[in-house]
Amino acid sequence: MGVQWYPGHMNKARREIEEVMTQVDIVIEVLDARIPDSSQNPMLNTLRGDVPVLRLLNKKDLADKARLDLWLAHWRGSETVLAHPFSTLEKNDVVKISQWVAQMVPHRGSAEKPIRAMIAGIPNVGKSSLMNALLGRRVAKVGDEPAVTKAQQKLKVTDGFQLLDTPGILWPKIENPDASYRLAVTGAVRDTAIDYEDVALAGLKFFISDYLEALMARYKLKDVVSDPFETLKIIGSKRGALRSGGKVDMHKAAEVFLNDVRTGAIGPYVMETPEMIAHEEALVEEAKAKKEAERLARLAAAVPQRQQANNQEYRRQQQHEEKE
Ligand SMILES: Nc1nc2c(ncn2[C@@H]2O[C@H](COP(=O)(O)OP(=O)(O)OP(=O)(O)O)[C@@H](O)[C@H]2O)c(=O)[nH]1
Ligand SMILES: [Mg+2]
Repeated sequence: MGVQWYPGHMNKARREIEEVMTQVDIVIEVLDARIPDSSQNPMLNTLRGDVPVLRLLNKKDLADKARLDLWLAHWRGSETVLAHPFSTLEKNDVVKISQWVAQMVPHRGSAEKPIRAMIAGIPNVGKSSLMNALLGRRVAKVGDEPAVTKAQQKLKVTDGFQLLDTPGILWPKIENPDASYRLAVTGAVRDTAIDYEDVALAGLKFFISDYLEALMARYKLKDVVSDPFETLKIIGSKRGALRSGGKVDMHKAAEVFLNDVRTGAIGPYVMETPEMIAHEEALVEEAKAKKEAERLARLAAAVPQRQQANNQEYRRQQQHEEKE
């Protein structure tokens, strides 16, 4: 992976997206179905303006269908958003894309006026796989290093449907710490500043609270677990993640667990619900408002101080003049 997003990098990507939006009729946003919110780019909705978006909740084979339905219901009713569970591995899903884009862009779709689409998404969601599946040949390397390109060549999918030749790679929600953990747990973003064991512990905390049965079945746990650290120890000892003295190697145990979570060996799951995201966003807003209030209070307190300092300076000058 190795993608690092710096402010300069993000500004450049943002300018390029803005530019591209003037050339496309629809954005095909590839999301990771296990994290329908955190795998969105925080700015795409603003940047696309009125351009419709087809949201593909990709890797549906790894996702819990009941929770996916909550997201579909959440987005239903929005005029410029159409969302579908999806897998690049399923031919039946891939062939439906032409219909879905036609539904969103009814005024185009002929050979003279083809629908122009761009595939976009954060790293590792399956953009290259989708592109190859749509075109029926390898045009993009899967697991490729990303690069948002300027060249806007179009590739023909059908007579009435064209794709930009390179998918737009966008930055993930790196500002939200909760989202960062979920991106790290699913493996969407591997190179995070978060310690590997901490990622596994965050993942375990989630599975203990939301998918305890799947966790217990995977590791053949007889007793109900509640503590992530103790559970990781048990997993390590059961799976032979041991150091020479027989003690559990927690790093190895974390690898075992995260590998099971990322490949889906642990069973289908979805880490977020619309309700939970709304709650998190409210907390983020609250924290922001609190910070702003504190800043204003500091400013207000600083004004009289500055006034006093000015007065003192004035008095000092006057005394000085009187002496002369
Ligand atoms: N389980 C599952 N894995 C998938 C699916 N689609 C893609 N993948 C896997 O997801 C990984 C990333 O796929 P890519 O197509 O390289 O993703 P990308 O978005 O192009 O990634 P970058 O080029 O790094 O931005 C690969 O290991 C794919 O095999 C799917 O429907 N199900
Ligand atoms: Mg790619």
